[in-house]
Amino acid sequence: MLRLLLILAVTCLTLAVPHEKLVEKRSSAIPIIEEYHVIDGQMDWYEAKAACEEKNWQLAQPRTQFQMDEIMKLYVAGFYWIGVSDENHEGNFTYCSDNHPITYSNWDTNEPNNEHGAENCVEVWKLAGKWNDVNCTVVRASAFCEQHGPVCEPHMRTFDERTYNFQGIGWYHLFKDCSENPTFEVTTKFEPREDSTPDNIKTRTIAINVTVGNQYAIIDGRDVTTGRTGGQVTDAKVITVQEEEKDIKLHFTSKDTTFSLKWTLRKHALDVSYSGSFYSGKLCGLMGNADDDPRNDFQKPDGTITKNAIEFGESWKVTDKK
Ligand code: MMA
Ligand code: CA
Repeated sequence: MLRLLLILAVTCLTLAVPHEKLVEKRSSAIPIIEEYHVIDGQMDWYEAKAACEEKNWQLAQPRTQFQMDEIMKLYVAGFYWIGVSDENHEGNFTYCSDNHPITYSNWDTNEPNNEHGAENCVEVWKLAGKWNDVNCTVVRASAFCEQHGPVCEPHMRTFDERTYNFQGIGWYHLFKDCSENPTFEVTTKFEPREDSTPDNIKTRTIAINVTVGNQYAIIDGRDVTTGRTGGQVTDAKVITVQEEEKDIKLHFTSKDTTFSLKWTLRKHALDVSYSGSFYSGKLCGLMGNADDDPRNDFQKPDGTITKNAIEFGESWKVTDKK
C-alpha cells in the first residue's frame, strides 16, 4: 500500500554573511501537526507530558517560528511546558518524542542558564513566546500539546511548513518551476484507498512523474521508467533514480538547485527537499512557492491566493491527463 504523506521540514543553513538567504531546505520525517492545545494546570514537566499523552497528543515541540506563533495564539499568562529538554545530555536540547536535536529555539535573554541546580526542561514563560530552562520537577506550568494528523492520510505540507488536508483524486502538480523560463515539473497521482467512502475520501499516491527539460522519469508503484522526449538531446543526465530496498530516491538539478525526492514505500511517505536558492518564491503547485512565508502558499495557477485548501488543491489538477 502506498499512501502519501508529504513531510517537509525546514532547516536553515545560514552563511556567515549578514542577511544571507536560506540556502538549504531539508525535509525530515517529522510529524504532521494538526492542532495545538492547552491543558491548564499546575504540573511538573512529566505530568504535563502524561496529560498530553492521555489525550493522544504530545507535548508541543515547536520546530519553526511559524509553529511557535501558532502555539502562542493559545498563550494567556504564566508558564507552559513544551516537549524540549536536555535531560539526556546537559546543554544538548532535544525534542522529547524523538530525541533529535532542536532545529529551532526561542530562548529568552540569558537562557538557558541551567540555574538553581539542574534545569533540564523547557517552559514558555512570556507573551513573546520566550523559552526558559527550568527544573523538570517544578510544579507550576500548564501544558502546550500538539495533536498529530492521522499518518496514513495525505496531509500535505508545503515547502514553507503549511499543513493542510487535501484528498483530490487523479494527477496534480506537486511542485513545478514557475520562473520565467520553466524547465521542470513534478506531478503525482492520487487514488482512493480501500477504506475510503464517498463521504470520507482518503487517498494515497500511486505514481510520480518528473519532467526536466526533455528528460522524464515515471515512478509507478515500484516500476521506474526514464527517458527523453523529442527535441535536442543533452548529454547531461539531469534526473537520477536510485532504487533501494525500502526507498526510491530521485534527484534532479536545475540552475543552482538540486531537488531530492524520497519515496519510502513502507512508511507511505514522500519527502521532498532541495538545496539552492534560485527557486525561492519561484515554485508553484501543491507544495507552495518556497519563499519562507506559509501565508501565501495557497496560490492558484492564476496567481490569486485562496484560504480554502480544497479550492487550492483542485486548482493544481492536471487537466490533460487521466
Ligand atoms: C529565574 C532565572 C531562570 C530560572 C528561574 C527558575 C525567575 O527566573 O534564574 O533562569 O529558570 O528563575 O524559576
Ligand atoms: Ca533557566
